[in-house]
Amino acid sequence: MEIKVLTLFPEMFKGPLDVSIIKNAQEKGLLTIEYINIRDFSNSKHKKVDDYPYGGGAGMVMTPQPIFDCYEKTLEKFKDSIKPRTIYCTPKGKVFNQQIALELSKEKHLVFICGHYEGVDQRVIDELVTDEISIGDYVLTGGELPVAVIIDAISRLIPGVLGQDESYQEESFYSGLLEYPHYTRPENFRGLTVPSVLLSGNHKEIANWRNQKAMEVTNKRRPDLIARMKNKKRDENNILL
Ligand code: 6GU
Repeated sequence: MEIKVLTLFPEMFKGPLDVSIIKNAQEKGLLTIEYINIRDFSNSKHKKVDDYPYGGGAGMVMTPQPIFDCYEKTLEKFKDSIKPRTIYCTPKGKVFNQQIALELSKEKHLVFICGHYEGVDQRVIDELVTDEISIGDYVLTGGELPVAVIIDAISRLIPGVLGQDESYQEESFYSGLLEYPHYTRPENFRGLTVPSVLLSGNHKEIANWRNQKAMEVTNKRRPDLIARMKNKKRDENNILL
């Protein structure tokens, strides 16, 4: 997958996506992420990228010219001449979840436009953006952190990114339940022991115990997920729709 991130703050991405699994995915060539600084495309003398909102009000709005020019340059970088899914992160967007992550992980190209301050001029959204996405009901200072979150969630679903041992098919939200607890060595740590069923070698009993624990934690913390699981259909990947 080829990802382009249009942002005023490329330095915000240095780090989080350059370690561990997502770093390996980039090194294996399964994923490329390029950060493009919107400010470089400003036609104004002082590389201005924002202005006061028409109609008044607090904060600044990102002007359309640098974003449109940056976007058009970005499209030229893709080898295939397609109109890529173009995502704008905003608290007004559709709330991100595992289903959306799986859908986006199947795209060959993605563009993310990061807003900052009060956001971008509406004409950017109307003309360039295909998907507006929020990562939850709270407000952040800009779209950069949400974009990093979304890229992480998508990247690990690209075939080959997770090893066999890290399969996502057993974890929280895949089945519609929260995940069961995990234990590793030692068997006794400061008098705290591992549930004996996990040492039994009885795969059926272990699976039953894990199912039961998953139901317990989901019932307790996210009863909404249980209700959803009962009412809804699943897609071909067993993900709840
Ligand atoms: Cl996607 N952007 C901003 N600025 N704040 C958010 C968000 C996105 N999702 C939740 N809060």
